[in-house]
Amino acid sequence: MSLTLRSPTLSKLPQLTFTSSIRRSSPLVSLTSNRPLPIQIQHQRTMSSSSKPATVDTSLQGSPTGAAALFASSHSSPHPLKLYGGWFCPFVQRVWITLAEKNIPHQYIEINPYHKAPEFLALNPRGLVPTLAVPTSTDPKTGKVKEAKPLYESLVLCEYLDEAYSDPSQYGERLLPQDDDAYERARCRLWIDHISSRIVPAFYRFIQHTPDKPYTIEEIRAEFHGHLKSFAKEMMLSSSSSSSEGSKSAGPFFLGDKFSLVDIMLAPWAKRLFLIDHYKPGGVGIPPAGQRGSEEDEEIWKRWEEWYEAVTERESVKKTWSEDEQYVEAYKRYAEDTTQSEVGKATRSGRSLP
Ligand SMILES: N[C@@H](CCC(=O)N[C@@H](CS)C(=O)NCC(=O)O)C(=O)O
Repeated sequence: MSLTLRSPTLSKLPQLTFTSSIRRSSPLVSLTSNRPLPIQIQHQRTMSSSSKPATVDTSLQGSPTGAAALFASSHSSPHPLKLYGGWFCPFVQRVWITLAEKNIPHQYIEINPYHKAPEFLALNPRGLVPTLAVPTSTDPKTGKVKEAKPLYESLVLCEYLDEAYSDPSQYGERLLPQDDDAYERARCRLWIDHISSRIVPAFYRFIQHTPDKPYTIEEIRAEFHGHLKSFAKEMMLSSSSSSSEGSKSAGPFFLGDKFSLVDIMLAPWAKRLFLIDHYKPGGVGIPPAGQRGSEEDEEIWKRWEEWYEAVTERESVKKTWSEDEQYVEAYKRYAEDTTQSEVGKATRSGRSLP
C-alpha cells in the first residue's frame, strides 16, 4: 500500500510517501551508500554511520525491551495510523497507553528523536516524539486510506485518539467525561494542566538536581511533594463530595473507578519515580505512614499511594514499559544533568518545557 503524507504546517516540504517505511518522493540516500534510507534506520544511526559524534542522548539504547518490546512488535506491521516513538520517553508512553487502553490498531515505529533527520522534522517541526501520522482521507470506492497527516504534542494526540476512535463498542469508554458533564470535563483538564505545568517540570528539576544548582535538593523535594499533595487532595475531596454525575466512588483513579486521561497524563512519571530513588540522595522521600505530620497529610499521602498502586499496576501502563534497568541507564544523563534533550536544556535554563 502506498499512502501520501502532507504536513499541514509545512506545505513546502517534500511530500512523503508511505510504503512499509517512509521515503521522500525524491528519496534521501544513505550517507554511506547510494541506496534510499528508510526513516526508521536513519534515526537509529550510530556514531559510526552519522557525521555527528554520538552524544549522551543520540547514543541511547535503540529499542524497547520487556513488555514494551512485545507490544511494539505486535504493532510493527504497516498500518496507516503510525506512532513514531522512543521507548524511553514518558510523553510517548502517554500516547502508547492511550492506544493500548482503547485497543486501537496502529503501527509503532521506534526512532531516536535526537538525530533530527529532515524527514522527521518534516513531520514534526519541533523534532519531538511522540509524533503521529493519522489517516485523513479514504478512497470512497475502495475504502483504502489515500492521505495521512502528522500530528504531535502528547496531550493533543491522546485527545485526538479518544475523539477519532470513539465508538464504545469497539474502543471502550471515552477517556474524558462526555455528554453534558462540561464541568467534570473542565475539572479533568484543570488537573491535566496541573500535571503538565507543575508536577512534570518539578520532576525534571528534581532528577536534574546537582549540588551546584541555585536550589537545594530539600527545596525541590518539598516543591515536588507540594504538587503531588495538591493532586492527591483534589482526588480526596472530589470523591467525598457529590457532583453532577451523582455520588462518585472513592478511588483508586482520579475519577474513582474509571481510568481516564488525567491518570494517563501522569502515569509515565509515576512509573519513573523509582529513578529519583535510585539517583538522588534521600530519594522521592514520601514520609512513611504514621510520620506524615497532620492527620490531613496522612490521608492525602494515603490517597496518593492508592492512586500510585492502581496506575502503576494498570495493564496498559505495564504493557508499554521496558525493563527497569534500561531506564536507569537512559536517565543517567538526566541525573548527571548532562542531557542535551530539549526538556533537559529547558529545565537547566529555567524555561518552560517544550
Ligand atoms: N511537549 C511534548 C514533549 C515531547 C518531548 O520532549 N519528547 C522528547 C523525548 S522524551 C523528545 O522528542 N526529545 C528530542 C529532543 O529533545 O531533541 C509532548 O508533550 O509531546
